[in-house]
Amino acid sequence: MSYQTITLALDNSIARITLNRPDKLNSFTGQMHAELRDALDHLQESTPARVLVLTGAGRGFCAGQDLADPDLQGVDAQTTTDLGHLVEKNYKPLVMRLQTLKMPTIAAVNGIAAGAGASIALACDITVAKASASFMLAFSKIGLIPDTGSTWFYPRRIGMARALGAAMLAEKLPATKAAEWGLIWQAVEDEAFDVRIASLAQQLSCMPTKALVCTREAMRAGMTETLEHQLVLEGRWMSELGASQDYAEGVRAFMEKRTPEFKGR
Ligand code: T3D
Repeated sequence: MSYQTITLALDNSIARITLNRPDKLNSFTGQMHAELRDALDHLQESTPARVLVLTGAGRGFCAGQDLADPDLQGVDAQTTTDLGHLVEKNYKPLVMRLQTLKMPTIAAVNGIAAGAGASIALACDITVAKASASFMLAFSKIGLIPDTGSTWFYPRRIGMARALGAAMLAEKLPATKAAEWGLIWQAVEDEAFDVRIASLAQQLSCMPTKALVCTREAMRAGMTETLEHQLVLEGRWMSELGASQDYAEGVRAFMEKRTPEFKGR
């Protein structure tokens, strides 16, 4: 599979997608969206991958929408494109693909994550950033609202006061502060970043994949369900997972005092 704006690498059960327009801080073009869609569909349908690492090439993670992309131009100088249409076409499907992928996802935030780039980092299950990286809701600087899920992720994770401050002031939020506030899982010293991401990916790739995916679904449902209904839903997930090979292996390994060998089934 050959792409121009991203790379997709498979190393046994670890998949790695790298946003690959370093000169433009990996900002999104229509082509990049199309290639990402294709890569994520491929991972969903036909690979043995059990974890996805999403990262950026060069010094940035992703600077959001490429503001010079022809997709943003109207048919002539007087008209503009309906941005809502681009959200529907590109950004919403991207977030939903990440949130429904059949494997856990790690955002390896190697540098600035701005605009939709910040949102995409948060749409992954576990977000780990270099200590030197930062998160920036750049939207207000160009007269927009945070999109790609940021108005959903930010207030839920860091509370309304911080979410509104971050969104309105559009300042860079250092990764260490983002971790302290609970926006992301972890900020890691730059020198230790690659090793940390590799070991996290390795760890997740050997875990009971189905249980991790159901955990994501269950946690998300818990954000809006009543306690009573959530308890019902938990019972359904437990029924499903209790019949899985990985559950049987997990219990067997525990009883035999050995490390389980999960297969993701
Ligand atoms: O389609 C829709 O529905 C609309 C969707 C919108 C979603 C969004 O994401 S809107 C938000 C778009 N993003 C931004 O507004 C961020 C713009 N970028 C910046 O503010 C800064 O680049 C950063 C704060 C992220 C980083 O600053 P710095 O000083 O480290 O780097 P730089 O010099 O500004 O950028 C380096 C290069 O990348 C530069 O190119 P050049 O001049 O060397 O050829 C710069 O123009 C380019 N670049 C960075 N961000 C974008 C970009 N080019 C196009 N679009 C970008 N978003």
